[in-house]
Amino acid sequence: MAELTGSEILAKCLKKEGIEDIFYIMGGPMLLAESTCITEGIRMIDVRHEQAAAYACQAYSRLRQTPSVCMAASGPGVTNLITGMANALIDCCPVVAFGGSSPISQFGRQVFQEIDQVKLMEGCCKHVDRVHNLKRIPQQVNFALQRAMSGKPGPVYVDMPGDILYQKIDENLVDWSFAGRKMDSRPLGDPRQVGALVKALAEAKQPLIVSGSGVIWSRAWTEMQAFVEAAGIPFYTTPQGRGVVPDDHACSFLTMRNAAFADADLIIVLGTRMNYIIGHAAPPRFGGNAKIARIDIDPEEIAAAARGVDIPIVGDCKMVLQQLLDGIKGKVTQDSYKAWRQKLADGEAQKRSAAGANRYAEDGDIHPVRMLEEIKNFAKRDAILCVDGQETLNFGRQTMPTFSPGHRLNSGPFGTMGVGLPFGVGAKVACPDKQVIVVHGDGSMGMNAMEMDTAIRHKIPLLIVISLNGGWTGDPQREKPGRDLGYMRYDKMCEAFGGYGEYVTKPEDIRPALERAQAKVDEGMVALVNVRTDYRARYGGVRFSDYSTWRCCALPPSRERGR
Ligand SMILES: Cc1ncc(C[n+]2csc(CCOP(=O)(O)OP(=O)(O)O)c2C)c(N)n1
Ligand SMILES: [Mg+2]
Repeated sequence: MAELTGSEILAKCLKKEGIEDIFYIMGGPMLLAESTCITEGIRMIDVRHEQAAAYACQAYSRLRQTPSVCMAASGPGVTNLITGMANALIDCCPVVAFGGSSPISQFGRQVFQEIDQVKLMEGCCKHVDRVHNLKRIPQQVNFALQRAMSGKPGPVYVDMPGDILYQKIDENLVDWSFAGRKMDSRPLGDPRQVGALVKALAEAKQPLIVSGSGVIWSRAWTEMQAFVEAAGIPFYTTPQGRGVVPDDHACSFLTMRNAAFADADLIIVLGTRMNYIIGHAAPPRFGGNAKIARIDIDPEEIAAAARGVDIPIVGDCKMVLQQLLDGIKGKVTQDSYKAWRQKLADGEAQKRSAAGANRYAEDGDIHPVRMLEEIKNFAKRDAILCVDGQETLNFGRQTMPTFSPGHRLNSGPFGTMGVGLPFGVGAKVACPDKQVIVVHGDGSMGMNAMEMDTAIRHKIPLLIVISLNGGWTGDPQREKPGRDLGYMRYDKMCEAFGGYGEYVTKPEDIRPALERAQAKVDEGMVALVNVRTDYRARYGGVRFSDYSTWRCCALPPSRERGR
């Protein structure tokens, strides 16, 4: 009978679970597990910081709607994962990390790299586990992947003590029955509450949907678009939930977000948390008298909502949207909210024609909005955009649309700087045929800039565009402590790693630089366009409408707004 080590069992389990790619940094006691993953045919992408491994996983999961796997060596390797796991927790992302740890038989003896990794991970994971028994490794690996993805997704950490990894067992004694087990079951909404929402929709004059990543995890975008179109109901998404229905859809009135939130009489919170990102769905951003309906897979989210929920529906977005599509037949039509859509369309038209619309300063370095507009016009319709940095993110939210589900990634609800480049790496590995554009602030770029090396070594072709405003955030008064970084030549850094670099100081040079860079990306290279931008440009000092560029996103005639 063949004997297997714990390391080999782990690698074989990951293969049986269908894991195709793993992000990691080598190190004891994980070496044998990692080399066995390679012999099992898993693509092993060694990154330059464990934090980046967890971030790359997040992007990978978002694009594929599956759990993703990263690995780290014991001690500092695992502690380096922590911000990544915390970000995945706050972002509800199914990242599964396997961390080596010092031998369990030696715990408490101050052995090499000994620290309580389980305790450290507990606060920033959905679930934490430790392997004790070789026989049960397949079960624990399966549980980790299932738990990460089931219900409200979230990160799972599994601690792998060195002595367990290197112990041997007869392979027939291992319980393989759980390996690769998939749980495919989706909860329907309570018909009474679905009925209540149909009734509320029939009575509403100005309803809207606020959707989030739950629609992505549930792969419910087709149902959402069908529902939006059947009811003619305006929708808004969270920044990372964008693209489930294209941003230029006839029921999308992006520049009227604030007014629509305030005026809506029925708010359907669909697959998103009622957190600060959507103003807790409460006043002052939303009307105090509006009815709140909520569709969420996690009953605790509804139970502990920051604002009372009138119509709670615990269920999977895909299933509940199907129920709603059936339920509204004959009760809600495309004409039901015609006047509401017209009101929003008129508001948009007014904003677009208002004096100063689309203006930005032109007396200094390139305004970030100009740079972002060039990217918007250059990007393919189904491009994956990974955006990071404060001004870059804020201006980017208003300037660059997204048309495909899961194709917009950013610093997320945890507001984490440094995710952009590793997200780009993970996104391109998940979707090798897609154009991936990373749009980075210069400060946040520095946090994981070494991932350019990962992308170049592993032939992960990315287009990176930097808003080089000389430091952290805009600083018109030159008053922020520790803000200035100088105008770093990230383009030269990229060249030094073996990539292609462009440095741009004039607005008219942005587009040709993007084209030359993308040509290199198409040849398989990593290319970086470093655009010197105005340090004074500060989001918030200027009204939203002044930076709105939606007029450039003309709708096809058949999809005219306010039909
Ligand atoms: C990991 C982390 N460290 C620090 C911060 C605090 N912070 C928020 S925005 C920001 C500046 C981002 O600057 P940059 O990436 O250059 O983008 P810009 O705003 O200049 O476009 C910082 C440091 C954070 N959110 N996350
Ligand atoms: Mg900056």
